[in-house]
Amino acid sequence: ETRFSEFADIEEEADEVVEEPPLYKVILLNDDYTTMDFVVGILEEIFHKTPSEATQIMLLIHNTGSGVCGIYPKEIAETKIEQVHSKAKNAGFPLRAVMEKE
Ligand code: NFA
Repeated sequence: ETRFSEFADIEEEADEVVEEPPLYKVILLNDDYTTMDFVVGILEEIFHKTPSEATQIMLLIHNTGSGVCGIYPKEIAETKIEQVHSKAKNAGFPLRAVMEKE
């Protein structure tokens, strides 16, 4: 059953549970060639981390193999990954990013 609000341009299904869109973790992967400074820059520029946060996350990735950089709706996560791969390719680094449904 569809109801229309009298006073606003709102339409809602009266008897359906409304679900939030799924979120995706964007994860950076360690490698032996990308410089630490480049990874810190990626975390600042693409993932809006402070220099201190970016350094902590970079070291976590370096020490454990991977680390979560942010959690986003699907299309935004996909765009972040493309931006990482584009910047890394330009700089000649093999840095990879993947996404994982939350
Ligand atoms: N392991 C890389 C190095 O020692 C640094 C790095 C950290 C690369 C995080 C990728 C991700 N230069």
